[in-house]
Amino acid sequence: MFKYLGNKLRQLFSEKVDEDKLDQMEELFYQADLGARTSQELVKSVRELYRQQPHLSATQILDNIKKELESHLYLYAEPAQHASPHVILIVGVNGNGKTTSLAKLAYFYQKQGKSVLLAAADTFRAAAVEQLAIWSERLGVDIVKGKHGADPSAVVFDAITAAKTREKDLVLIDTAGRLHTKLDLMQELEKIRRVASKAAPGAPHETLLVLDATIGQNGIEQAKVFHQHTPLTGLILTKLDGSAKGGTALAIQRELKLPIRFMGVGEGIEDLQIFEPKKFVDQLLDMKN
Ligand SMILES: Nc1nc2c(ncn2[C@@H]2O[C@H](COP(=O)(O)OP(=O)(O)OP(=O)(O)O)[C@@H](O)[C@H]2O)c(=O)[nH]1
Ligand SMILES: [Mg+2]
Repeated sequence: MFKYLGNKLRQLFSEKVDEDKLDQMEELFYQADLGARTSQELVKSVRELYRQQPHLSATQILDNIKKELESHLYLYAEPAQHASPHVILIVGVNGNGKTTSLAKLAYFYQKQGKSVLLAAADTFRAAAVEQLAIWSERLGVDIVKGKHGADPSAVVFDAITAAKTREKDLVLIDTAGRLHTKLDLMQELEKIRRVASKAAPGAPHETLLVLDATIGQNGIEQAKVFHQHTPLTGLILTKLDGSAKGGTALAIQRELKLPIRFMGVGEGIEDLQIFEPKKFVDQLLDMKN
């Protein structure tokens, strides 16, 4: 994951640090999508550090960078009590990994002994319902499907109602991919939320935006607009495997103050990790990649 950044930084600091090196470092941070603010702050602090202690080793400098990056990240605070059913709505633009992440989440919660019901509320594409149905079969979890072209809110209502009757712990709602710039589609999400809250108080209890990490800084704009229409509780950052752009996670947390809940690190059902700041920064600056 996050190829090169750690290696390149170490290489840079293996020789005497000068202004030219600091410029190159800033460039590396930009490439890793850490965002302008974080990149500039890091350069400033390394410059200061180096001025005070000119004989620091590359490892020591990297440790300092890690500490600073970690200080900008935080863990999602799990609510002490979950509603039953606990409803999680998954939203995002097209093709960023919503349905796959939802299947991974179902598996993740299943392993914790939770009973899960999937709501196939992507009624826009016929194949989308089928995709989720395959996952539900593989995982052995219930699914409530909508007919092609049906109102997604109606599917959500039916799914939550079914989960209540069947005493399920969790409802995971898959929605159609939508561009954040399409107002009618954003309003459709608002309706889904309204209807969900009618089916169960407080639902959806979580709204997670799935974001493809490889799109870098554009993700911030997407997240902002989704957040305006359907208040997000967190993010799932996908396609971090083999990506050099993990820094987006940092920029998003700093700009939007939204926690990252999970990271997608592959196409398999187990390729989902809980986001942990320290682990994330270690991976970001890992030397071995
Ligand atoms: N490498 C990698 N691929 C992923 C990851 N998550 C999803 N994918 C792949 O991305 C592609 C799209 O995934 P979907 O889950 O169908 O995306 P979606 O957001 O549901 O797509 P729409 O419903 O069309 O908007 C699939 O080929 C997935 O296998 C990930 O973390 N890493
Ligand atoms: Mg999908």
